[in-house]
Amino acid sequence: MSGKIEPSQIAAVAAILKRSQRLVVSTGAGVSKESGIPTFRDALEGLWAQYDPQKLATPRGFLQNPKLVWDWYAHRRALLADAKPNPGHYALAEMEALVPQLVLVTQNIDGLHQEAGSSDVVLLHGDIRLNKCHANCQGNPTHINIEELEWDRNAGPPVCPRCGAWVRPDVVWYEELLPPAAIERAFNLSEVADVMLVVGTSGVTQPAASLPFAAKRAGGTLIEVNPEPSQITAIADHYLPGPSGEVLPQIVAAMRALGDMPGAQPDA
Ligand code: BV8
Repeated sequence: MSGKIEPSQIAAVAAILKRSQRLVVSTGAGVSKESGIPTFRDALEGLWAQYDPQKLATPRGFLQNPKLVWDWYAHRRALLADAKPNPGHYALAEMEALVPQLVLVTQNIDGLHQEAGSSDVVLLHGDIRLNKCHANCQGNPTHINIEELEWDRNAGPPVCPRCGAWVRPDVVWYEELLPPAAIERAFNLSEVADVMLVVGTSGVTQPAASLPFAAKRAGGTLIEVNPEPSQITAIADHYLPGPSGEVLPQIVAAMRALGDMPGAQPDA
């Protein structure tokens, strides 16, 4: 369900973003939906439908059945192989040049923000394109290039050549701590942000879901783009009910129309 968005809403939001001095953009799986990447909850379509992602994406789930979890990530990586950034990703990359400071904090692991050209991306939940030793035997993370390994690819994950532990995707699973540097920077930035733009997240998964609340508590203005209301919508100062691939390019166009005049209204 996407609601009707008035041009005046786009103009109002563009003016707020254009005036921002310390902008944080916080994204979730919805921003990659128009790139054909299923959101986390629909990542289990077809043969995976009978599994609970919150059981597969956990250390316990992996150790109980390394092949099942490894194959699920292989399936998601295959979906990603043909995926390209969509106009929403590109709009966020272009927005960087229109404001003095923009840091993009994402829950996504697909690498599409980086591919679209966003230059300062905080990865809260890792990167599905990378692999690491499950024991982090050489430090956290102990990255491993599986292209250099020989193993039976039908038998599940390879093992770490140094310690023999399973190799796994370099992503943060449920009940795993987020990378300390990433989550600390995300909260520090949110607590001094004058504006936070929240795009494509249901606002359920913690601690990422607390970032908009931290920004709001510290006096930041909250703008949300999501076709459906989320756990964040109630505290948003502006809620634009639409798909990010359509809404974000409109916002960036309106920001461009404001030119460099501080506080200017968009061209009529
Ligand atoms: C932690 C990587 C401390 C892996 C992910 C009880 C026991 C144990 C833990 C907990 C507990 N209760 C709470 C917790 C904490 C738990 C948690 O939050 N659970 C929730 C679900 C209740 N969090 C953790 O465990 C975190 N670690 O807390 O450590 C700790 C340690 C030990 C014990 C306890 C605590 C780790 C969380 C990280 C999990 N890893 N991903 C992988 O992907 O395989 S989470 C994964 O799901 C994503 O990264 C993302 O974070 C989340 C999905 O959320 P969204 O991105 O918001 O996506 P979603 O599908 O939900 O929504 C999509 C949205 O897009 C919708 O709103 C939709 O309307 C919108 N949309 C659709 N189309 C569009 C669109 N928007 C814009 N445009 C469109 N076109």
